[in-house]
Amino acid sequence: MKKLGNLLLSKKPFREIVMGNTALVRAMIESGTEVITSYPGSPTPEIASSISSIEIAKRPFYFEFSTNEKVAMEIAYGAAINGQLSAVFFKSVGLNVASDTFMQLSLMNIIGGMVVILGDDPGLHSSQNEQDNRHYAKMSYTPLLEPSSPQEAYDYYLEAAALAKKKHIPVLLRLTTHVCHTKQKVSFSSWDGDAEKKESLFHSTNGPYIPITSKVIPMKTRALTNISSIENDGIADSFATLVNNSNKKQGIITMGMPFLSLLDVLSNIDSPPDILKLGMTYPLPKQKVIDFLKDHEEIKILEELDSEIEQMIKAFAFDDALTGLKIMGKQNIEDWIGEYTPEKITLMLSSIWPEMVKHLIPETRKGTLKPRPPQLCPGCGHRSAFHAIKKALKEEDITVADIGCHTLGHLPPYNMGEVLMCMGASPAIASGLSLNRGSRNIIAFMGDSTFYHAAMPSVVNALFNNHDFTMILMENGTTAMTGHQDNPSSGKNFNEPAEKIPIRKVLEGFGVQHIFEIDTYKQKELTSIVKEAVSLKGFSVIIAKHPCMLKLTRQNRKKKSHSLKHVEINHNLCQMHKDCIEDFACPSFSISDNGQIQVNKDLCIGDGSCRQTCPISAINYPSEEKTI
Ligand SMILES: Cc1ncc(C[n+]2csc(CCOP(=O)(O)OP(=O)(O)O)c2C)c(N)n1
Repeated sequence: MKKLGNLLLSKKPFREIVMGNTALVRAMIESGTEVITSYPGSPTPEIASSISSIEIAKRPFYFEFSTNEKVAMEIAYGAAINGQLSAVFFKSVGLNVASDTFMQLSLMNIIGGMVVILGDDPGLHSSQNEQDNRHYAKMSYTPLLEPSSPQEAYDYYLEAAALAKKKHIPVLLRLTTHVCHTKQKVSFSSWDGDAEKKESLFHSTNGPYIPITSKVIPMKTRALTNISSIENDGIADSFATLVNNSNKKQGIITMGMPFLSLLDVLSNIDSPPDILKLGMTYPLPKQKVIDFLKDHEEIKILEELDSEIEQMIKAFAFDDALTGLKIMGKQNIEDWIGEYTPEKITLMLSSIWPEMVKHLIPETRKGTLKPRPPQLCPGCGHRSAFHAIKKALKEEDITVADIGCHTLGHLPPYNMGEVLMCMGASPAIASGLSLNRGSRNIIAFMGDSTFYHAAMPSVVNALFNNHDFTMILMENGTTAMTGHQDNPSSGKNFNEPAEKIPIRKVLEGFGVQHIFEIDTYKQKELTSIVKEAVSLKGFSVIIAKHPCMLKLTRQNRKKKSHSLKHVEINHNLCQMHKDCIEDFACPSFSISDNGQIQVNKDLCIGDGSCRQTCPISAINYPSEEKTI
C-alpha cells in the first residue's frame, strides 16, 4: 500500500495498471484538489483505500469520511466557497441523501470549484436500487461527465476540476461500477508537488450564497447561462469523439461502459456502424449530435438504465425537423435494466441489424460458477443476535430491517427483517407500523454507522411522538458492509484517534427511558432482554453489540503471536439435532459425505459463538472434548 502511496505522489509522469477509483486519486493530486470528503458506499470506497495508502503527513489534501453524504457534500461546499478546490464522492443512492444540498449548488458562486463524484450501480452489484443519477444533472443544471475507463476517469476528473474552477460551479463525474473497479494501464502526467497554501478567501460579496426567494431567480439564471455556455462554447463538443466514419447508414450514440462493450462487440465486424462516443452527457454537444443524426439513416442509442440521452436526442431531431431518420432507443423493458455487457449489446443490435451481427450472437453463458449467496461471516455477532432474538419473538411480530450487514438477517433461517427501505429508515417505518400494532410487537434493526448517518431524527421523532416499538442497535464498532470504515462509535476517524461517541449516551441525551446493553454472544441473556423490552410500553432500545469478527480476525492474523482456534464436533455426543446448521447457520458447518456434521477449518474462526446453540454441548474446542 505504501508503494502505491509513493507512486500516487510521484512528480514524474508514469504509467501504471490501476483501477478507476485509484486513477481518480492521482487526478485529485495533479489537479490540486485540496479538500475531499465522502461517506462509504460501493462502488467508491477504494478511492479512500487509495488515499489511505498515502501517509497522512504527505497527503496534499484533507480527506474525511463524514457521517453521511449530505454532511460530506456540505463540507466540500464550505471548503470550495472558501477558495479550495474540493471533491466529494459516494455511491448512487448517496445523492438522494445529499440532494437537499446538491440541488442548490449550481446556484452558488463556488469560487474554488467542486467535483461531485458519483458511483452509479447499473446491475445492482451492491445497492438497493438501480437509480440513474443522470436525472440529477438536468434537474440541478449541473454539467455531467461520464468516463468509460480508468484512463478516462483520470482524464475527466482533471477536466471536471478545471471546468469547476474556471466557471465556479459544481461538476458531476458519474462513474459506474465497472469503471470504478476495472483495471487499466493508465498514463498519468507530472505533478509539481508544490501545493500553494492559499489564504481563506470566503467573502459574502463573492456570492451569491443566499438562496432566499427574492434572490433565487438571478441565481437560477446564472446556472442556466453556465449550462448554455458549456453547450454552445464547444466544451461539451470537446468530449465527443467520432469512432469510424465510414458507414453512412448506421450510427450508434453511446457513452461510458456501454461504449467499451460496444467496441468488444464490433471488433469482428467488417463494416461496423459509426459511433458517436459522448463524454459529457449533460449538456449534450448539440450540434455534434445533430450532425451525426444528419449523416445517418438509422441511429441506435445505447445507454444504460434510463432514456436520458434518447429523450434529448429525439428532441434535437424534432426541433431540427430531421425527417427520414430512424432513431432507436429503448425498445423493451430489459433495455432499462442492468449493465450493458457485450452479450446484452449483441442481442440488442441483433434485433435491429440482424445482418450485421448475426455471426456474433453469443452462446448463452453456461453457469459454470456455483452461485454464492450473501451470508453473515463465521463468528458474526449479528448471527448470534438474530438467533437469540428470534427465540424471544412471536410468529406474528413484525421485524423491520435497515441497511448494513445485519440486513442479511432477513435470509433464512433467521427471517429477521421483513421490510427494508434505505439507510436509517427502520425506526420511522416501525413507528408507522406500530400505530395499529394490536398485540404484535414491532422491532426495528439498526447498525451503528447507520444510526449516525440518518437514523437519529427518526429516533428523536419516536420519542417526540411517543411511538411504541423496540429498536435493536447492532453495534459492531465499524461500517462493516462497505469495508470497515470507521464511524463515530469506532473511537477513531480516517486520519486519527477520535473521541468515541457512545450510542448509549446519545440515546440517554435524547431521553430514551428504556435502554438495554448486551454482548450478542450472550444469547440467553439477549433473548430475555428482548422479551422484557417488547413488553414495555413506549420506545425501547437494545444495544446488541459485538465487534465485527471479520475485522477483528484480520487484525489478529497480522499479529505474529496469533494462532487460530477451531471448534470441533464431538461425534460421540452429537445426536444430529442440527441446530448449528439449521438454526444458527454458521457457514463453517456442513454435513459430510458420511452424514455427520463437520467443521470447515478454512472458515471457522474459533470464536465459539456456536457452542451455546448445541442442546447437548457437542461443539467443543479440541482440548476440552468430552466422551460419554
Ligand atoms: C445512502 C447510502 N449510503 C451508503 C450506502 C452504502 N452502505 C450500505 S450498508 C452501509 C453501512 C452499514 O454500516 P452499519 O450501519 O454500521 O452496519 P454494519 O454493516 O456494520 O452491520 C453503507 C454505508 C447506502 N446503502 N446508502
